[in-house]
This record gives sequence, structure tokens and C-alpha cells, in this order.
Amino acid sequence: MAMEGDMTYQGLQFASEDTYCGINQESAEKTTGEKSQSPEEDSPEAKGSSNIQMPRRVTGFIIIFIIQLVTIIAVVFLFLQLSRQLELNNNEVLLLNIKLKESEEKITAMGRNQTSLQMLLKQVEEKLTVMTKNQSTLQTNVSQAEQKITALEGNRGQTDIQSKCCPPQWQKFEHSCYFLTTFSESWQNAKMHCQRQSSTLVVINSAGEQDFLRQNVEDLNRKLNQQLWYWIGLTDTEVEGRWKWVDGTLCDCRNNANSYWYVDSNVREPDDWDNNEDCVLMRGDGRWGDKNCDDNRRWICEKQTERCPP
Ligand SMILES: [Ca+2]
Ligand SMILES: [Ca+2]
Ligand SMILES: [Ca+2]
Repeated sequence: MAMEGDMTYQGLQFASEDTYCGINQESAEKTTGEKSQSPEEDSPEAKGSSNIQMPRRVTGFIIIFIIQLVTIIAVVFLFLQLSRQLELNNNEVLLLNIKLKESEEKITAMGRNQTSLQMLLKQVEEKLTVMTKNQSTLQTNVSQAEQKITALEGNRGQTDIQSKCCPPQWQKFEHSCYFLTTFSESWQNAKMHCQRQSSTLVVINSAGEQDFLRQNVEDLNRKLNQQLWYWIGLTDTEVEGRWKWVDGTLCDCRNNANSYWYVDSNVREPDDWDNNEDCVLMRGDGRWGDKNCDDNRRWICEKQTERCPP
């Protein structure tokens, strides 16, 4: 056992000496720059050189490992940076998508609002059209009302003038007032009634006056649904066939321009029927006829207007 222990000790010692000698040799070479040329020394020195290769390889491996490790760290760092940037980009894209969606919703809402506004605008336009029509109708009504007011004012003016010019129930035409009675008398009594009212039996001086009286007689007969005849102030009592008005003027009553006698196939006025017709009346149709002066008939009085403006 002692021998085996010695051998182990010697082996370890030998290895220690090799390592020691190798290191010492390398150190010696580095410090002195000298190298032994002894052939006896080549063999142990070569043996020491092979032992130095191991740390160099380890160092190379370590350097390579460190380089790779740094590269990996750099790659990982770059990857992390890129991942972070990508995440930021994704967040931005997400935000942009959210904003895009909000914008789309706003656009949709604006579209709905635009549709609502267009409907409102259409309704407003329709109401405006109706209001324009109503305004036109109102303007027409106002215009008509103004015309009626003007006409009423004119009528009131005429009524005022007539009330100033003619007594109540007397009709005005040009410069005369006329009264159609509602009762009947003989021609002479009628003449006296007119005189009591400061008037005379009517004297027809013109076609216009004749037409005015015809219109009044026709209107009154239509209203009463009768055919009433009215004495006028014309007679041939003094001389048969010489027609004279109550104001003393003679009537050229054979001249159709001045007379309005009734004529048909059977009757031709004045006919002095039974030699006893000397007073003249206006028939219901406005035409003249001679009649017996004692007949009771309605009559027409005439007098000049009073207090009328010139
Ligand atoms: Ca007259
Ligand atoms: Ca006669
Ligand atoms: Ca007659």
C-alpha cells in the first residue's frame, strides 16, 4: 500500500512539476526572450507547449461565446424594441380604427341629420307654397273688400247727395227728382197732388229721362207682380191732337224721336178711343198711351233738385 501511495504521489508530483515547468518556461521565454537550444530540453518544452493550447482554446471559446451572447442579447434587445414598436404601431392602428369607426358613425349620423333636414326643408317649402297661395287669396280678398268699400263709399256718397238733393222716397235723375205714387187718382187730381208737393206731373224731355222712368216702372211692377200704368204730364185737352206738357211746352209727338207711343198690330196710340182720351200715361212696358182723363191711375211727379252741388 505504501508503494501504491508513493506512486500516486509521484504521479501527481510529476504532473505538478510539468505544469510548473511549462509555465515557468513560458514565463522565462517571455521575460528573457531566450530559448534553450539543448536537445535534451526539446522534449519537455514541446510537451509544455501542448499544455498551453488548452487555455487558449478555452479563451477563444469564451470570446466566441461572449460575442454570440452579445449578439443574442443585441438581437433579443432589437427584437424587443421591434416588438415594442410593433405594439405601439398596433395601438396606433387600433386608435385609428376607433377614430375611423367614430368618424363613420358621425358621417352616418350626419347623413341621417341631412335626410331629416331635407325632409324639414321640403315641409317648409310646402308650407311656404301654401302660405304663398293663402297670401295671394288674402290679397285678392283684400282687393275685393277694398273695391266693395270703395263702391259702398261711392253709394253712400250718392245716397248722401241724393238725400241732400231729393226728398225721401224720391228718385234722382240728372237734375230732377221723381216720385211714383202708390195710390191712384184721376189725371187732374194727380196733377194737383204733384203741385201740392212743389212738383208737376212728369215732363219727359229726353230719351234718357224716358229710359230712367221706364226702368223704374218696370222694376216696381216686377216687385209688385203687377202691370201698373202711371199718368204723365201730357195732354191734348185744349186742342185734340195738339199734345202739350204741363209746363206749357208743346210736344212734337208725331216725331218718333220725341215720343214713345205704344204700337202693335191692333193698337196704335194715341188713338183717342171713343173720342175721349186726352190724357197720357206710361204703360207697364214704358210706352205711352192716351186714356180717359177720369180713369184712376197712379202717377209720377217731377221737380227740380234742391241743395245739389253744381
Ligand atoms: Ca222732365
Ligand atoms: Ca185726345
Ligand atoms: Ca188710347
